[in-house]
Amino acid sequence: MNEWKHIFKLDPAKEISNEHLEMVCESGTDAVIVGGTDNVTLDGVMNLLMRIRRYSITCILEISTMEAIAPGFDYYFIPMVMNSKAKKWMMDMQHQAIKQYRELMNWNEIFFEGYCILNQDAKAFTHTNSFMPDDGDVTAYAYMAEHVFHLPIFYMEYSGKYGNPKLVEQVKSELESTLLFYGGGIENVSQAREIKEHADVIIVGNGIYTDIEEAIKTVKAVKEY
Ligand code: 1GP
Repeated sequence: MNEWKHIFKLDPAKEISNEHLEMVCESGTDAVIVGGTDNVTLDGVMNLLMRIRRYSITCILEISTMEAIAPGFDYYFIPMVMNSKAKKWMMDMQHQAIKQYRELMNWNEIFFEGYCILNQDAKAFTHTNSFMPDDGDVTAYAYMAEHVFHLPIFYMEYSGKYGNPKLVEQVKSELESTLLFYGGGIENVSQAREIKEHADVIIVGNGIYTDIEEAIKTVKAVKEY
């Protein structure tokens, strides 16, 4: 994972044709995350996993609900929403998941992510009862992710909106061992490169559904960087 630069995120609640799925899986990206906020069902997750498994790509489930945890993924990412006002999204959901599944958990496959949701209009922002942190809050969360919680990943989540590259740069300067993931509004090569200058890994989601050709180009853009 330390070598990764680019990930595509597929939403199990959205339709994708076989042709476009093949483009994603054969794009040269480092991995595919299955994850979303609304209407994530076990059927939807299993179905997408089955389709992705036709290819040799590394496949990750980002868990957003206990009802849609499927076996068979290479890795499981579990978000902890650091800027949520509700303890539920930072502690209680994870606690419940561990209480229920810890006998089955293989720690080589599981990675907790320190999530910071930075787009007030994103569904995930409202869903997790998050507040809008200022830049100082965000860098302090990144610092906490690494030094307090020892999380492998800090994820700046702008979902649906292109973020602030300057803030990405500031956050990166707080981190040494924790990887910086960035997701949100990356639709083209120049945005991909601008963010990749500071983030360890960029995640492209919505672009897959709006302009697949441009989305595919973001892979090479950051791989050659
Ligand atoms: C969403 O961070 C990802 O969880 C990617 O965001 O859909 O805006 O590309 P976009």
